[in-house]
Amino acid sequence: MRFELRILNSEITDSRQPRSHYRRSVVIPAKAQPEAGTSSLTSSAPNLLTFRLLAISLLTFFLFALFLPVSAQKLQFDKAEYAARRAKMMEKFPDGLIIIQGAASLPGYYSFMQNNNFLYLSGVETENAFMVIDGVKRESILFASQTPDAGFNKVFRPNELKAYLTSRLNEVKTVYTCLTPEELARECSGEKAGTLNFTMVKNEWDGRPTREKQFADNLKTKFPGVTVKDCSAYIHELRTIKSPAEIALMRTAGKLAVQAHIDLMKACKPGITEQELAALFEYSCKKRGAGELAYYTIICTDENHSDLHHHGYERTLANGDFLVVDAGPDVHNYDIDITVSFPANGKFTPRQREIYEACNAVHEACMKTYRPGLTAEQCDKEVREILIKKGFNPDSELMKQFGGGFGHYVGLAVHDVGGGPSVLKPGMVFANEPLAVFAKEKLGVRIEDTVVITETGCENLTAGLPRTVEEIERLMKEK
Ligand SMILES: [Mn+2]
Repeated sequence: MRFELRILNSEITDSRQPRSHYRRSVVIPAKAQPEAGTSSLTSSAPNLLTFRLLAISLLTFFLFALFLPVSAQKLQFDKAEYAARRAKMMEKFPDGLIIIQGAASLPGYYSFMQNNNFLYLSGVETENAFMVIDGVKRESILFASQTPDAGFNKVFRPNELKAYLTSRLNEVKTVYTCLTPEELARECSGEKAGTLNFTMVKNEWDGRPTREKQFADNLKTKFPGVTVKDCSAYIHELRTIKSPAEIALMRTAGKLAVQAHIDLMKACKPGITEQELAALFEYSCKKRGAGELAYYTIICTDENHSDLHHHGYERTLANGDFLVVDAGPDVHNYDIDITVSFPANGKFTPRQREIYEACNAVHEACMKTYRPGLTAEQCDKEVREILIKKGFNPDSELMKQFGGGFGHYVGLAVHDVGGGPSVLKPGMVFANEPLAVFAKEKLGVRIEDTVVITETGCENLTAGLPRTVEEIERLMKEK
């Protein structure tokens, strides 16, 4: 029964799998094809027995073909890029084996998503795979049931891992693996660690270890004498600097995300529900090619402004409401983080304008300062100077709500690994997100773009949104 369900699952996945780069379609390898001239179809006088034999062999052939270990998945980037990342791991850990466990099959009808560290080092999106990067021999080996050509030196089936390690760990006594939690769909490793500690690892009514800890313990039990160390901090460090290919993909994702926000703003009016706006944003992203959302669409209005990540969608918008919409897509596993703030009826009240323009001034000033070598302290100092030149008083009660600085990294996760920058370097992608909440007034404001540091300054990957009061009011009149 389970077996049949699995076939059903892969057929359904083929037609509705939203991430277009990942298809579980079956490709028949050349060696399994009947050789030319030997097929029974060429027989000049087929009798009943020939037909039966042909039918049986065709049936056997197609049943076999369903389970061939070949993947039609395309790598997102050139295989040389993934190989170069693995080479960096070999450089860093030349004395041991780096073993990375891929994400496990999901128990329900959810789209499979590879764990980000595994994906970063391989590009392979096959379920239940393992990767060994051998720092001593300087080779990398993939253990997967299906795989595209990802430039590994050797490829074995997952059930061959034990025999391989039994042999290799006779000589090598140090193993590196990831002890931080894997990120799956809509997950961020650091936040997941906190949640798992609370609900599972340190919860007296649960107490299970994380998948990563269990894996490390299994390695130690199966291979006594082997030392297991954590290598995730280095992978996280590598992930904080995006390659040109990653930046190009995030630029495409950013453009798509901007259009989806514009669609939402145009559709917004008193009387519409938050639920409809959230659904519209998702539709608009997917219509333009996003596979998923990076996170649930955050819509804060009225008293929900103080809950920065509110996503209850309980309210029908009223005239005079002010919205903070924080939303972004996931495009080929890369996330985008954008926030827009605007009045539901398309016309700012004087107070809404006041807080919005203060926030936007800080946002614009930050964009002007971002460049390689900048620290958060310098950024804050320079932002103050820019604000003063523009006629703002940085020490006023209102302006004190906003600080100039850097937000969290953005990449394979929306709150990407590594936290956020302390000193800016080219290739860092992070959020510029000044925000403030005025709980007593049931108001809040947040302006957020995803930016990348270039050789000389920064590039806004989510440029093109209406950001001044005038631009927003003009756009919302257009609908
Ligand atoms: Mn953010």
